[in-house]
Amino acid sequence: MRLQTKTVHTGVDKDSAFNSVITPIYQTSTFRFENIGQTKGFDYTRSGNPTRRALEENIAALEGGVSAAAVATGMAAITLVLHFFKTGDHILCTHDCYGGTERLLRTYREQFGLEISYVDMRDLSSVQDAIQPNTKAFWIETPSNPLLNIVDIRELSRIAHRNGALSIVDNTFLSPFNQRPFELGADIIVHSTTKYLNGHSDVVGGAVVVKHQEHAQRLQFLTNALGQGASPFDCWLVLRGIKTLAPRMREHERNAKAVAEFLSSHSHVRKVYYPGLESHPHHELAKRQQSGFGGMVSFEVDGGIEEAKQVLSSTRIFALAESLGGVESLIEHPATMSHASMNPDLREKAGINDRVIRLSVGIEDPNDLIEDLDQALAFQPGTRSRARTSKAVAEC
Ligand code: P1T
Repeated sequence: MRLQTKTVHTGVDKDSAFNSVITPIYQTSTFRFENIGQTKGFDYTRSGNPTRRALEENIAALEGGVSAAAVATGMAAITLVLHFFKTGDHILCTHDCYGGTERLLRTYREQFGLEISYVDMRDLSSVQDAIQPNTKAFWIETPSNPLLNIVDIRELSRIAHRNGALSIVDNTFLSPFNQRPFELGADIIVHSTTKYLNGHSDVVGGAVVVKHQEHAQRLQFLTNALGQGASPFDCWLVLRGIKTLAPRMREHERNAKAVAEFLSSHSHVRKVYYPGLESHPHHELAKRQQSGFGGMVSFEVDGGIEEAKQVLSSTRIFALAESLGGVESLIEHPATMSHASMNPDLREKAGINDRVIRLSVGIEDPNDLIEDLDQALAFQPGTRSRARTSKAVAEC
């Protein structure tokens, strides 16, 4: 089966009693034993549940892994993976990762003695220089949140493997529809399923997918031992969301491209971050490594925090909110919202300044989205001319 067919079918056929087409929600904490030591495959929902199993089979198939764990949040997924390591191990992390990832890594460093270094993974020689004898993993986030930097998963995985380290990729921003890290050499994939996989902003969830059998058992052990598993109802919602992943991702990308092009020509916009633009410094790498450019666009307003605030408070369709990947468009201010928890030095080094605004472009009509941004960007009336009236974007 091809990916789009897998999104609809893999894992869902779980009801042998009544043949329901849709996976039932097995909303139970526990399962009756047939006899001592004899179950029908499940004993207790913390260690396993058929609805969760359906979602895990589905996500594992989409990523091409051998096993997956569906967990309570994206942060729970990252926590789970950190438990593959022990005190004294060193993890090399993308310097501009999600703020919550940096906060969690900092906690593990301070409380549990994991060593963490941040490096600009666009520069492979800096990566090489940052490797230590105890380096056990590369933590890769591409495209990065919020600046959409792209790093080379294939090259980084090669360097990691040459040095006995694992290559771990946070694939939240593109989903397996647009990026398949295992095919590029990664060993473990994490997701915030809160985002594109679920796609409807009504669940927080996460997933870890492993490529190697040797990690599968550890994954299942840790999910149960740490009590991380997602609830049956949340799993059911994510499984439902995934069925429309392909058409949603196509719409997200079409709209994001239209928005990025509009912003690029706006006189109140200083810089646009979107890997689908030819002007993006890693456009060629993105074309090679991804099958699409996704629905996230960031930009810098001309001016400072005041101008940024004006835009953030003026949109009518783009809701001012954290998170991303839902069908509705969102706007947010990384410096004070999604990346507020990040160490300020790191945030500055990563280039996340007060002018940066991040958009999660939804699947509404692109003309409405552009008109909304156009009116929100009309600050400083009289001092500058308004941007050209946007051209209508063709339906396709
Ligand atoms: O929010 P949660 O489901 O726990 O996912 C954490 C997470 C992990 N990885 C990436 C790349 C993420 O972007 C996130 C969550 N991000 C946001 C909430 C945000 O607004 O950027």
